[in-house]
Amino acid sequence: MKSGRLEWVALAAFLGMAAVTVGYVQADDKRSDDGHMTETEMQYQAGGSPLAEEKMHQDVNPLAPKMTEEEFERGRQIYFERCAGCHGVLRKGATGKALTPDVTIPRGTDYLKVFIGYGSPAGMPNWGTSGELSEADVDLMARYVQQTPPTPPEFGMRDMKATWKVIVPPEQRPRKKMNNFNIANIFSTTLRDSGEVALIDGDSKKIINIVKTGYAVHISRTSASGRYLYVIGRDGKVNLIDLWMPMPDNVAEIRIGLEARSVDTSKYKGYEDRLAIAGAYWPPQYVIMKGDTLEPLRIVSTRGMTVDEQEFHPEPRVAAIVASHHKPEFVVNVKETGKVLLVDYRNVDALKTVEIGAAPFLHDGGWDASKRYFLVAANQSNKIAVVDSVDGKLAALVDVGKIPHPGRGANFVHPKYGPVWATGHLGDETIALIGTAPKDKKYGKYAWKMVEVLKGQGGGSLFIKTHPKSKHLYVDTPLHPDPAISQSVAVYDINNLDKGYRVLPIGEWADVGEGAKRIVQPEYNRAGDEVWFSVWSAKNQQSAVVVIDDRTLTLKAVIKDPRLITPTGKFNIHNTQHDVY
Ligand code: DHE
Repeated sequence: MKSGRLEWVALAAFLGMAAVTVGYVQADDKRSDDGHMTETEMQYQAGGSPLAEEKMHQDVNPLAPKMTEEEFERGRQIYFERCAGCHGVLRKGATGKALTPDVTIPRGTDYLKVFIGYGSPAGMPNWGTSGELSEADVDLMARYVQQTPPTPPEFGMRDMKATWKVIVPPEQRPRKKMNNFNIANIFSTTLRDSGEVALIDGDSKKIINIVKTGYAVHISRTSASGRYLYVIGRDGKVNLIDLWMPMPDNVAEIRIGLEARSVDTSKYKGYEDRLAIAGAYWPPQYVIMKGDTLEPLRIVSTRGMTVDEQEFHPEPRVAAIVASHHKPEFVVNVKETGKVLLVDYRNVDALKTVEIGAAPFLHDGGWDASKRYFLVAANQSNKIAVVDSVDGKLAALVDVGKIPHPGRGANFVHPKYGPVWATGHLGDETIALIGTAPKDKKYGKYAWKMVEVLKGQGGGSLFIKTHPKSKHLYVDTPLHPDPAISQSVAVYDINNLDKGYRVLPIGEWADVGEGAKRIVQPEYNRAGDEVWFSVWSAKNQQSAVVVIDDRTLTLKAVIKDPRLITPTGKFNIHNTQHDVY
């Protein structure tokens, strides 16, 4: 096990990947005895935080070991790049344990050095023996975690407004579509390490424009009309792209916090394109903005009590956000408190919020086919929480495999169980199918039950996808340690699931030479007859987007371009606009 991890860490270091946002995965990734996080989960979450770049206040703790100012700065940098994803910005513990001075000082420097250097069975990686941190840095970090945690600044209305730019005011924008692009079939493609998105024409497979965005974009979401595209960077920057312009480009931007992952826009009838919402990891808050300018209107903190122990959590990060189709509401998933907030946006000056207790730690999810039920992974609990967006309540908590990670999941009609929604897992090789038609006479009895478990290629799956017009279900495994698995995808015939899966060697088809070539996030075109995959290599290596024919499962096109740097997520405008998955 250790040697597998070492190889991975060495590979990641070789590739210059940012602090191993992707990592080592065991097919049977075990949760530790004390219920702590698995190694896979830890590696995945140990993504670099932009907070390393922020100025922070520091006081002196007389009981802590001495550090020079430079040492402290280096410790802080390492902490935010490697440790904050698990131990929390304030070191009060998240998926990892609390590292506050009341805990660390009594342990002492020598103990902490061993812990950091060799790791622990509870999931702490062996930062020293893996070669990730030098002996000097292990010593430095052992002293750093005994200092009072520096607090990153808050980010309120004044800060947001200072970053807010309307590049093209609404009155100067086109009144109608001013280009000949088939907008519905454009793919907004994240170029993770270049701080850009590529708008790729799904018909010609040509890049229309490369648009500057925030750093390490996480997702793109389409407005209800399909005209606007909202893009969020890891650094909390939201970009608004107008697809009607002769050359689609930014028309507004704002920073809504110092670190973020989610954005969406009002979709309910009468509110189309009116509002946008973005959720921050730090500060823990969400922000409602004007849809066409990104003017910030209302900031709401998510700090509060956890769902299970009902203890105060100082930094509950905002995970997935979706817009309800049935009500004028946003569904906001708060990670550490394990709560789902239904935020009624009709009156932003008097927001009404329904707070639904689900389970920790909410992460990503999507609608069922009727778009009434939102299914979200509670990945620390190995459950899928089902929220009824019409009745405003928790419909069920469904036990699934280890660390469910659906992306938005996949909806299809199972030959035996009727409408189901599927998720893959980071921590094991299974794919869970959950019945989603509680009101159906024939299939109602399967609702919110895990009706079938498929065996996939292995753990380390992030995204799963199908399309109403397709008979196929695709499952990626980009975080699996075996390159043969991380560089290919499994595809199932929905009508013959018991036949198992076929492997498509997407990485090989891409023919990009050396590189990690992790195959990430299947995404259909508008017609539902092509599937696009990112071939994700390091920044200094060739990456690509591979397009296959969904009917024949054969290669259709490989999109290569020196500008396609580290592609990850791809968001087809039509499918994202209508939540087709
Ligand atoms: Fe993601 C979705 C958070 C690592 C690519 N990711 C999401 C969502 C959240 C999230 C909360 C749901 C957003 C929504 O729907 O509103 N992701 C995180 C993390 O906290 C984590 C674990 C570590 C980190 O430091 O960021 C993480 N994510 C990754 C990656 O390493 C990936 C593969 C590449 C990258 O960009 O860093 C990655 N995440 C994605 C993608 C989606 C996503 C492509 C959207 C999938 C979709 O189909 O909707």
